[in-house]
Amino acid sequence: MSDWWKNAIGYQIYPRSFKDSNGDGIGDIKGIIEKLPYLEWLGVDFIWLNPIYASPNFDNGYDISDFRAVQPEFGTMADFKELLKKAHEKNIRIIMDLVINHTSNQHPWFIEAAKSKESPYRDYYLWENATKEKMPNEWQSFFGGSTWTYHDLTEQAYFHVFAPEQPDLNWKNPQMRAEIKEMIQWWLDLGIDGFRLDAISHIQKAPWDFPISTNPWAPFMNVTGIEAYMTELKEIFDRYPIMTVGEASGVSSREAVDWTSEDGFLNMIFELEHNVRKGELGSERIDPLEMKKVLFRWQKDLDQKGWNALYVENHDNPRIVSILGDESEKSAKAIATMYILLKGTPFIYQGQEIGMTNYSFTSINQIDAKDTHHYYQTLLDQGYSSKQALKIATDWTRDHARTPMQWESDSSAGFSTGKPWMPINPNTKGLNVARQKESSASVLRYYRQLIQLRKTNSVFVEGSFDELLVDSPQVFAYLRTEKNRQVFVIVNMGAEEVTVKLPETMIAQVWQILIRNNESLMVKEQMQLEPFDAAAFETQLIEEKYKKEKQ
Ligand code: TEU
Ligand code: CA
Repeated sequence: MSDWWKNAIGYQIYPRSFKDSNGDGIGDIKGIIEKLPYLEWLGVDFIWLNPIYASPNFDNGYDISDFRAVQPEFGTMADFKELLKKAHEKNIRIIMDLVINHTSNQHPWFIEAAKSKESPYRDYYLWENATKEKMPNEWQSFFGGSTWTYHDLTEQAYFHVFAPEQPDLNWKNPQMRAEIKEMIQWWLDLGIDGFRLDAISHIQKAPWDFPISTNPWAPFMNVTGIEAYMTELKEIFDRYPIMTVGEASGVSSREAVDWTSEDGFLNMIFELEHNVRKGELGSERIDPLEMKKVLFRWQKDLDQKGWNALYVENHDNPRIVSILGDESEKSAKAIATMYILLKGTPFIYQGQEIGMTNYSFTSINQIDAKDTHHYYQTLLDQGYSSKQALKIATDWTRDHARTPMQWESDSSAGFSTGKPWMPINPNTKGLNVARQKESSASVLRYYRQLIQLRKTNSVFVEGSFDELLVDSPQVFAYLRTEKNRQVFVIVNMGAEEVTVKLPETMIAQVWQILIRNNESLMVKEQMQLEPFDAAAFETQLIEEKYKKEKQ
């Protein structure tokens, strides 16, 4: 089946922090191979591997110096092939990160390009006349500071939407595109099962004199002209039975139809809108209502027209139970119920399935992420004390997601026999895979149950989506309907008790419980929900009624 990914559940692995097999403190490919039986037990269908390519590690693999080589600290190409083979034996597919908006400044193309204006590789990147004092324009990069870096030798500046160590490729150059496409085919011919396309909505840039008004990043967010490049990529992807998911910030839910419909550029995209932060600087949280509005709008706008990629965590964001839940097991289960049963392909980020929490950073030296260091420095420059700056800069740092995976209760978390590259959360003592595997009431077991449920019930793939209790600021409720079958999902995402009134038509139905995190939950006209209560129920609709509802 070419659209196998519709019925699949993905598991995201950040290799550096997953499992270290040789005691150097850095997770690696052999470590992933060791844990394949665990992933099989959990029931996931594919792995998305964060970059494992050769990289000087300025941005942990998102700065690639050789697209066709494996980062030595992760292992060898032979290790990768073994991983692919062993995963396939377990019916687990592997999709790779594809970072083609930029390369490392240590990539041979850039090294050559920087040698002279006449270099055949010069035009693989974006260069403009500039002086040390005056850059070509005022655009700001995602990681802070100008999008331009002045280059003394050739007296021009080059362009980068991320760090200066990550120069952007010039997609207008057909020769550059041809080399990228060859590289893509090379990986596909190796037998991988697809790609997650990094920062793909940024590959096209507006003219350099584009005036910035409100959104500082507008000149490189899904800019007109990108369609041509995406179509070229699609032509390759279409030749393989793979899945593709784009990280497409700035693509609206309406525009996402062009990206994810049957003849769209990709199979699905990650939206970056739903992490709506609210609260005081330094202790921001996700606002449940705002998040609900975004998620449900994407459900509606893509229903029957496109396909969603569903996620609540990844390697760039804090742990969801710390910013939306209350770090309890119950809230972890509530969040899982809320998003895994939506329409789309769900992704689970390593550690999310046991409810891993944020880390309390006590020093900026514990931080690896360059953007956090930059932010910390900016705050100090603005006059914040180092204590305040640390609190604010680490509140939402991506490094919360990068502390090692908690396998066991010992102080090394069963991650490594050496000194881990990132601190281990001390709560591994009670919060770990080994312990949760043994307990039938654990977050892990709940995730496993949800995964089974989703995979054995076509209503979750095919069923339409209808929102309920629209006005509730904290209750996420929806129906998934397929022919004569209907599922009702209800989650109280608030820390307060609440009573909701369900439509009469629903009360007349007989509902069977599919999953719940509180044994007393039943479908009733007045449903009383305790904090983080979550459940899903199923009912059979008689044909007549179904037809009437659809009219
Ligand atoms: O992140 C990219 C990313 O977050 C931006 O594309 C986003 O649009 C922007 O921050 C607006 O909010 C990806 C990777 O996930 C990340 O780890 C890398 O550091 C980054 O690309 C650079 O490759
Ligand atoms: Ca290692």
